[in-house]
This record gives sequence, structure tokens and C-alpha cells, in this order.
Amino acid sequence: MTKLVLAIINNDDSAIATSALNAEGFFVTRLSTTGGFLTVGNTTLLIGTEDGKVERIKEILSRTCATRRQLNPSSQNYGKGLKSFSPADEVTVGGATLFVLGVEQFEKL
Ligand code: 2BA
Repeated sequence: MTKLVLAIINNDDSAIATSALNAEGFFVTRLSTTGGFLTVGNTTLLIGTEDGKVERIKEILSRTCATRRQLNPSSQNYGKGLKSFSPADEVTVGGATLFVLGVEQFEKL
């Protein structure tokens, strides 16, 4: 174990990302976290691995946490029910923010 990958991802992507990582033999810890800017919940994955496998983790996360545009009901529509014709807000969701740290020691006691 030489690296710790810390990946901050969208909550909606966390189940599929984790199962894709597990399917390839990676061990994953999922933390429920909150973004400091939007103060919305996100998920932080901790993945301990070998040096040479970090690229594979990046490939899996790129595939399972791809960015996409999503339509959210506009706040102008609140309280107007189905009669509302205000446009929806288009926002970007998904993606992953990665930190790759060196591991000094790894033990299971
Ligand atoms: P992203 O850059 O994709 O970041 C998504 C989440 O990843 C962040 O959630 C935060 O939890 C984590 N993150 C990203 N960069 C980080 C870093 N250098 N250190 C530690 N954690 C990091 P939020 O903080 O809620 O940010 C959500 C989105 O708002 C960001 O998306 C970015 O587009 C924007 N944003 C964040 N901070 C900003 C700032 N100071 N000024 C302008 N826009 C900001």
C-alpha cells in the first residue's frame, strides 16, 4: 500500500462508483461529507492502493462520476405547482475531485 486516493464525488454517483471499484478488487471507505461552498452533501471515498493502480482508479471514477448537465426546478416556480412556465435552472453535477497522498505505513491489526 503506497497511495491513498481521496475522491470527493456526488452522492448520486457514490453507489455505482463504489461497486465498480469493489468489482476490480479495490477496498473503499465512504464518508458522508459536506462541501464548504454550497454546503450540500457529497461523498468522500478513501481508497488505499498500490502506486501503479492509481490510474485505473481515475479511469473508473471518470466513467462512473462523469459531469453532466441537469435541469433543476427554478426557484421562481416555488409554490406555483403545475401551472408554472418559468424555465428550469440548468446546473452541472457529477465529476470528481481527487487528492493522491503517499502512505507512510499501512497495517491491519
Ligand atoms: P468542485 O470544484 O467540483 O468541487 C466539488 C466539491 O469538492 C466541493 O464542494 C468540495 O467539497 C470539494 N473540493 C473541491 N476542491 C477542493 C479543495 N481544493 N479542497 C478541499 N475540497 C475540495 P463545494 O465546496 O460545495 O463546492 C461546490 C462547487 O462550487 C465547486 O465544484 C466549484 O465549482 C464551486 N466553488 C467551490 N469553492 C469555490 C470558491 N471558493 N469560489 C468559487 N467557486 C467555488
